Amino acid sequence: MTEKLTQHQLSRRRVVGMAALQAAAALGLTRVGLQSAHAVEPDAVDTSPALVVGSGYGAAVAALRLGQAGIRTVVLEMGRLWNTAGPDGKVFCSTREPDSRAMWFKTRTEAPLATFLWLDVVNRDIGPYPGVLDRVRYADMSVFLGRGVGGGSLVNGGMAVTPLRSYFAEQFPTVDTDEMYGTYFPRARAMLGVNTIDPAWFESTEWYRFSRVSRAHAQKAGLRTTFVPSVYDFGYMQREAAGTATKSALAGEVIYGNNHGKRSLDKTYLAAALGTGNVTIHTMERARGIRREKDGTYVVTVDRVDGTGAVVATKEYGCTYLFLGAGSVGTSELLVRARAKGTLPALNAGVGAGWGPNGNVMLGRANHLWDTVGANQSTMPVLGIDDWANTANPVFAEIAPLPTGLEHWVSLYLALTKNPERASFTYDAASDSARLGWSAAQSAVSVSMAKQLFDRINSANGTIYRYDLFGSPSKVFADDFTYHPLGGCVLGRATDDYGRVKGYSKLYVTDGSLVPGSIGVNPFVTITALAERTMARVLAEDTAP
Ligand code: FAE
Repeated sequence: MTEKLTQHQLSRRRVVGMAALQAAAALGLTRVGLQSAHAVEPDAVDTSPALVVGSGYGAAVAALRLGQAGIRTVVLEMGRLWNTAGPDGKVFCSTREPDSRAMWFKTRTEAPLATFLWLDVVNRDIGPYPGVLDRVRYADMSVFLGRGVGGGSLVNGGMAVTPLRSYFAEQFPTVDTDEMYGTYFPRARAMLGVNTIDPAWFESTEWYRFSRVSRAHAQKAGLRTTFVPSVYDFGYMQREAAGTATKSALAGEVIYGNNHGKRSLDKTYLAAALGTGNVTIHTMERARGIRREKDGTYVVTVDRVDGTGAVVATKEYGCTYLFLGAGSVGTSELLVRARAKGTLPALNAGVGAGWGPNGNVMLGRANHLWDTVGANQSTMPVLGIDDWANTANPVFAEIAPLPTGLEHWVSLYLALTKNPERASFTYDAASDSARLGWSAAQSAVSVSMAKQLFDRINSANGTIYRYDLFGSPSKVFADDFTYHPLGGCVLGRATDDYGRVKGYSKLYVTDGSLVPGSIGVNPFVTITALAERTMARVLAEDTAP
């Protein structure tokens, strides 16, 4: 029953949706819909046929496809809408001059790279505010997350990578790979606006010298590198370099948001969803509880939060179809809480389980003085060292920028290792939140794999690691955080093969919690494509009258 849209209709809807986002921002509204400027009253409608929790990749796909199918849908997002300029005339602050917009209710920024030459020069004291980047800390692992309309798309590095088909099949043995690689991955890439860097420009521009240097070092160790596509508009980036467009990726902007150039979800899926006229986004509303009524409808309890973090109201939303797209951390927490509190008692033991950090480890290498990486570095990575086919030690390492504006001779990497370790979320009644049982010993597995690869590169180039970047005196491998939380509600275990939660009808998961802890590449294209697959099936089979 999915309405078929031509590209033209889709772009027209996206334009209309973006206008609604602008109007809502200008008026300071927390609810955005085509009627938002006039008619969406704060407490007018508590029930809708469909409710989507979150507004990241999985949620945005759900919202668009529901809206296109003519199903009235409310999207609940705990963060704010990011399109109003602050006093400096910019929506987002830069990584070099972070302010309160940087982080979700913190008094100090918590950047992944904590120090430089062991000096505490990276992080800044800030006022607490519903900022765009969150760092959720568990005992031995912390998770970076995007907060706001667009979720992780607001803060991520834009790397839009399709996983190796054989590894996807290994991780999702029940999913038809022909259908994924023939239909859903291409659909996701097209909707996300994925593009690739012009190789000739890459070879010549100062902004990617850091990548070329790392490529040469990898090649010297007999390793291959591969270009990775992106959702950052490379045409725009070239204009930045030429001085004809305002700099964003070339001005150090990324983890606290990009003011230009990036095709985040508010400019793609979510704008198109709003453009259908059937979707309304409620911001600063955090879902807390889920229960099911006797008539089969779901009720979601939501805390409305103000700019200081105070809960200013609690309200309930009813719906027939409930889509959870709060991300691996958010969705897992909602479900383990509902199971523990007995409001969704039939959830199975797979809920909360199968979590992994995609084997993430960050590290830096110290280059020789003649091997300069350049003071000017684009924040958008475009190259990876691909040693995934090495069955003895599979690693895919993204060549990451370190855009300080000064020459520093550091080659930085985010290694994605094939760490088989998994952990579970459990409910902690005292804090009314989820705990993650990931241990330092489990991270050590990722470190050992990353170390094997980079020892090889160091040995081939006569270089060493950097010891000054991650806080404690000699920490080389940052193994205590992840950008890629995956799992907690794994496809085929906590859900059926299409994201329908086992034990409940009309309850769906569409986000990164479906991915079993590892996917071997940066995950958002996979999350988007799986959500497209779920929505195609659900709209065809579950929503017929
Ligand atoms: P996600 O995008 O996290 O969206 C979840 C949304 O739900 C968020 O907006 C939350 O605020 C909201 N939410 C959570 N709990 C609630 C609640 N209870 N009530 C209401 N709203 C809620 O989920 N991936 C790549 O593929 N390429 C990259 O280059 C890349 N770089 C990254 C860099 C950084 C710094 C970070 C943090 C992540 C990066 N990622 C990258 C990961 C990627 O952004 C992530 O896998 C996806 O965003 C996950 O998508 P989901 O739909 O699962």
